[in-house]
Amino acid sequence: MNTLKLERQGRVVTVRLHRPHVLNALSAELLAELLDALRPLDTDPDVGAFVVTGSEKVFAAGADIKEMAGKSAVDMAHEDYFSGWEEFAAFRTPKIAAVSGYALGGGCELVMMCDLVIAGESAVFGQPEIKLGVIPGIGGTQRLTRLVGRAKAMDLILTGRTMNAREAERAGLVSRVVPDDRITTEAEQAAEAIASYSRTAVTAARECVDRAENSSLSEGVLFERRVFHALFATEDQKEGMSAFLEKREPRFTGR
Ligand code: CO8
Repeated sequence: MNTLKLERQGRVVTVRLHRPHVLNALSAELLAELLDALRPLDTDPDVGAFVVTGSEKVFAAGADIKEMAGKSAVDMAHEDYFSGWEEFAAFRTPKIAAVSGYALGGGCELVMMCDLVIAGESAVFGQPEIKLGVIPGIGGTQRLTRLVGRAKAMDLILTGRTMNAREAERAGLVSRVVPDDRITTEAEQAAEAIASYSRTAVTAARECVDRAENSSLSEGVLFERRVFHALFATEDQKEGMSAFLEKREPRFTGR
């Protein structure tokens, strides 16, 4: 792999974006390598979480401007440029972004495709595409608005200004802010915790939370209740509740 480093520890797979000469700019090759690497792992029952991270200085400074600059509208449409990011977004394995430094443009959009965002104090978020004569193109106008609301989304997208980790946390883009030297540890601990639970319950929980974005409250609550009822067909529900009552640690199998 030219653009990524992959590491597997137990049930957690960590992907490190690695294009240091261009601040981890997201290229077509990087996307292809990411999908090829994670696609088989997404259905591997022994994998419970993905951690996506960059370097200390930068998570990702956006889509690769050099790669895009000369393309025509027809090139973009024929290639359906970057549509593959939706496959990444749809992976069912929980994705944790561990963000240090810049997460701009496509880098910020990648963060927003993750389920948990752990940011270091140095993290900087923004959608600066307007400064390049374009707009966010990997879901930024949609996901940012849902996450932080119209007022702040308009501010960030129309002015191209950035926000620091604390503002991003207050706005709802970031789950936790931690000291920079704690990012990897916090992300891995969160990933290990998630990966230790029932995979069936974790998937169900993710689907229910995501449903909140696309349904009315009453439909969402009904969806949640039906999923909750269905989980009583799993061995993990019996194991989890028995273990609590017997005052022991549960042993989940995902069944
Ligand atoms: N793409 C390509 N190369 C980049 C990118 C990028 N996004 N960002 C930085 N680089 C390169 C620079 O050109 C430079 O290369 P060189 O050393 O050869 O000159 C090297 O990385 C280091 O960059 P800087 O010297 O600029 O580093 P600084 O520390 O001074 O500045 C910044 C860091 C502030 C992050 C600055 O590099 C910057 O502003 N980068 C661009 C940020 C940006 O505009 N991102 C949005 C990109 S567009 C986008 O993401 C749209 C996604 C939608 C695509 C959808 C298609 C359907």
